[in-house]
Amino acid sequence: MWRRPVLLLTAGVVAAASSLMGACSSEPSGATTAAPATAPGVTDAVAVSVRNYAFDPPTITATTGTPVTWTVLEGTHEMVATEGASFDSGPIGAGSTFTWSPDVSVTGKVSYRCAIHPTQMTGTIDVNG
Ligand SMILES: [Cu+2]
Repeated sequence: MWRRPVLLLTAGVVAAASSLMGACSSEPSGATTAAPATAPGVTDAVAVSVRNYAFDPPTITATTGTPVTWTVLEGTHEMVATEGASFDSGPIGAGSTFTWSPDVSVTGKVSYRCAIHPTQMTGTIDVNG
């Protein structure tokens, strides 16, 4: 039973510290530095060109929620995931795009290929959760 007052005292100290931190963050806005629009390390949208029977670049890195867009520059192709995720662009021709964003269920290596030219066109997406 003698432990209870100690625990209450500890909780009181934590609450007081939180109040002090809250006071510090409520300074006039002119005294603070503006936060950058994009957090460091966050990757913007990723673009892949589809031409000459290849994905350019063949290996990309994406973050959860980051859209990956394939732009077909020539021919007709179909991007289909074969490992680590599930997507299928369907056949799309020159001038068309396909966009896919990894959700929280997708982490690690995602392999994909062109369903129309499966032996020639393969790609990899490294997804950082
Ligand atoms: Cu193809």
